[in-house]
Amino acid sequence: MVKAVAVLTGTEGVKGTVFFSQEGHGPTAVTGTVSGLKAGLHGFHVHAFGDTTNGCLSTGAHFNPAGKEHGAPEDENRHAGDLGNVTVGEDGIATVEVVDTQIPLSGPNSVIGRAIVVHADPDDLGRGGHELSKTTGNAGGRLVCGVIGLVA
Ligand SMILES: [Cu+2]
Ligand SMILES: [Zn+2]
Repeated sequence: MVKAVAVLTGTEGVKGTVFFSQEGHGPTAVTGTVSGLKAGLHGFHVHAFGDTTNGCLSTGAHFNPAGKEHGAPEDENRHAGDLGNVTVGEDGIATVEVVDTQIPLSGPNSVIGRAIVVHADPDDLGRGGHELSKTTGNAGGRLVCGVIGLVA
């Protein structure tokens, strides 16, 4: 079992902790909570770099080792980092529960040392018809992010 965690910061009043675990070559389970968000959907992605020297901006684009277009988690044509949206309730809290096969914690496409990002707006999953739909899902600003690091 490989385990990792990301502590999300970046916008005053918004914070979160996201845990990752992977057994062998199986899917990666992602759990956690993010609080201080407005109710509704917020884009949720693994971005390429674990660099927060310029806040969440320096985490780069969506993690995309296969050179594909932006999409929904269930799409064949998607970035590896495309985890869709988290859903925030009226209490401002999102409970993260994702299981995904494209974000391993070891091997050449490992997401260790990359970043998880929560956006201001919904990810349109590549279907919005906006000029950004096929690259970012038009998910708006980067509210909080955290580097994915190994846990004992
Ligand atoms: Cu993103
Ligand atoms: Zn994407």
